[in-house]
Amino acid sequence: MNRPRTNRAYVAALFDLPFNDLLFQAATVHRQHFDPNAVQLSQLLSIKTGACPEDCSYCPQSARYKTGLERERLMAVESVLEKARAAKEGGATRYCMGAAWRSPRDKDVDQLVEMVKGVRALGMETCVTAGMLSETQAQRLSEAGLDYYNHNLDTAPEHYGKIITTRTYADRLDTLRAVRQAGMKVCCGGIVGLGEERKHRVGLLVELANLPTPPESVPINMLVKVPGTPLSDTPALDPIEFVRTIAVARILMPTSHVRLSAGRQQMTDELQSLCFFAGANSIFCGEKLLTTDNPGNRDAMLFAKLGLHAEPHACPAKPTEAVEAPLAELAVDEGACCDPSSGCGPSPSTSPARSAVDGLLAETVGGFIDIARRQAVRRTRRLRGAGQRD
Ligand code: SAM
Ligand code: DTB
Ligand code: SF4
Repeated sequence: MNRPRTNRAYVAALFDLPFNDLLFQAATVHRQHFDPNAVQLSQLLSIKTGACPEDCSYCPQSARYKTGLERERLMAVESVLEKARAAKEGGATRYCMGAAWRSPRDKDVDQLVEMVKGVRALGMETCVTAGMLSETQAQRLSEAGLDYYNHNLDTAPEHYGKIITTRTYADRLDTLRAVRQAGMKVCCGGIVGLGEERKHRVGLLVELANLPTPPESVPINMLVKVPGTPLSDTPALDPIEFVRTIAVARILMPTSHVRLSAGRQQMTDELQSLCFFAGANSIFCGEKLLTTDNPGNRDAMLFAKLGLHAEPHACPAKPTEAVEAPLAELAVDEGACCDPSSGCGPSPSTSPARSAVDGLLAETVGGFIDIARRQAVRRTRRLRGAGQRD
């Protein structure tokens, strides 16, 4: 049995902090472990769509709900690789292949293995989300080179049965165990705005932080209300409460990438900006998530406005011991970026102005490059102007 790293009373107290104190604490933790202006870019592809036997009440892909979604069979390996190449061109460093299955058959795993090998050969990180896995299936995917397996806990254990009845929390934990045992990294998060109470968001984050090893990647999804699903009329979650959820996730899992996941298409720039300040440092890029819309080109404009850049490759966080560090003990480390041995170099926000311009150009890739170039030129002009006046 692992010693719990945190507990509900502590996490509820974090949620209760005055908003500014919570954000300051989260942003401080973020800066200690990551370049605060770098955002990891993953891109999703639905490789098998719809007709899922599960009854997840948020999901447009369940066969039980009339959402108008057209079912599609498992894609051919070459078609997946074609889309992955385009995603790489667009700046994504990780390719996430999602299949609407309760669990894959062994012959499906044969296909997944080929997809993983192909995407890896393109020089991208790989992620698969395909439902429950047996130990043998996890082992096969790991041997194929799969970097991450995504399998969400979604909500607090006591709320789970209100959202999904066709599998249990224990089933989810079993698959996560198999994924870890096989040596893969874990992408595991949840979904908020399901009509849950704050205590359930607390419960979800406690479960995630107390996993035997915290997930390297933590997607926080805001419910996308798809007509035809049982949750389509759920009242919206207060955006400030959403930012609090991101901030608490950052504090509890300081070295994980916290991904601002589904629901960004419905979010304002201001809400997303607060989430990035609160410690979100990963997004899904591109025009589509699995079946619903994603901001696409709007992201490049937002990144330019905020001075964010795409994380050039998977940057591991600096390791930490303390999870429950009280606010007063958190020192701001301005120079903190990822591990220097990973080759990331200093944070552009703390580099000299000239290298900030170079950095912006070098590190911003694909669809982000035009905006970055214009921004860099404007910044260079401003710097030159300032230099001449001095
Ligand atoms: N079938 C696999 C499974 O359930 O693990 C993988 C795909 S499933 C779509 C992955 C995650 O997407 C879910 O766990 C949930 O958190 C999220 N998701 C699904 N539908 C969503 C929606 N309408 N809004 C927000 N997130 C959603
Ligand atoms: C995750 O946590 N969110 C992504 C990914 N993992 C697979 C999926 C979001 C799906 C949103 C609804 C849709 O597009 O179908
Ligand atoms: Fe199926 Fe996954 Fe959707 Fe649940 S969330 S219905 S398991 S695709």
